[in-house]
Amino acid sequence: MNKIPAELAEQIVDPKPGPGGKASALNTVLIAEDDPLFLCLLERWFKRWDYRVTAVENGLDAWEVLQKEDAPQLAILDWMMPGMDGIELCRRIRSRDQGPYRYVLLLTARDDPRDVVAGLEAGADDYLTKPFDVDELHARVRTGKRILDLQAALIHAQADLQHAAAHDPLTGLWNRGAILDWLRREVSRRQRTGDALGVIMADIDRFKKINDTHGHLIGDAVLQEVTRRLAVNVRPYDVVGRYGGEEFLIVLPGCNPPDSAVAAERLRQCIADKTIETRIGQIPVTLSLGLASMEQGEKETLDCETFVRYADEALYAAKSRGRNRVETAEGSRAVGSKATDHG
Ligand code: GH3
Ligand code: MG
Ligand code: MG
Ligand code: MG
Repeated sequence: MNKIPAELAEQIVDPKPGPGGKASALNTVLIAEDDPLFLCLLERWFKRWDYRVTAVENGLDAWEVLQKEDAPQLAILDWMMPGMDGIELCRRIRSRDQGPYRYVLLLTARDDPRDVVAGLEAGADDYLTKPFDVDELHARVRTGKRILDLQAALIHAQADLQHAAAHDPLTGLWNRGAILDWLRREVSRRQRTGDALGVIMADIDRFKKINDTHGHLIGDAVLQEVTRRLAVNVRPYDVVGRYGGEEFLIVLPGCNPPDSAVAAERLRQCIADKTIETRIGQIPVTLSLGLASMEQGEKETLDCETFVRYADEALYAAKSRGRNRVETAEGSRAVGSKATDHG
């Protein structure tokens, strides 16, 4: 073991406080070292480099910390420690396949090249032999931090891409593929649980005329306001998607036919009852809605495509019967949701 002389440790001045604000997972570090004096020295160095430090004196405590969801992503591990050594810790860290990447720097008095290989093969990212120069440690820590920062940027970019792949850029709603995935999931849940399910296909009436009269930018603004109203008039667990140009698919999980009809009527009203304000003035807008819904416990279960087809057929019926109205698909055997005439 590579002891630090007490006089040297005492010379280390208390670190200056780090910059204010909450430390992210990236500027936190776990230090596991069984020599208390050396541990104290490392802790002071890292605090001086603006790290929030979790310090432990054995491998078992280190493993406990590392299993937590918000554990530091940077780990400085001594090779030889009681309980569990640094090599075993590295193996365990790498055998976990979930969670963010952990950057591991192994510290040891061993400098046999075979030990270096063993440490790296166990999953360490870097390796420093005691005694080492503090500037070298700092430089290696900065390298680790660069890799963790890069990884964080990649995860961010991946999340942005995933969001873009599932959402419509104009309205921010789920796009066609994503809303159909939602419906598919709800249909298969219904097959398992027998829960009720409602599906609404809604289409803006005479929307082409709004574009032709006022231009596409005003048309876009109308689409955005219709979206906003739909979103605030559904329950938190309902899902609204943009199925096509001015068509919306709304999935109402657990909603029985009478409640689905009430929901559809509420959506009709939230558009028809108040004109939409745009920069060229107020524009009256209406919505036609087709509803397909199934009662709880009903034996027959429609598949996703049939749900959409029934809702679509009901929508066409609403269009042909005068628009600005809700029609219910007969095939879905909805109860108590008769068409109402608002034409
Ligand atoms: P109906 O009542 O029968 O539904 O008549 P409609 O005019 O709404 O239907 P139609 O299918 O004839 O026209 C839909 C229009 O929606 C045509 C298309 O240019 C417009 N549209 C589709 N996507 C967008 C969009 O993102 N922005 C704008 N401004 N218009 C769009
Ligand atoms: Mg040790
Ligand atoms: Mg339309
Ligand atoms: Mg349409």
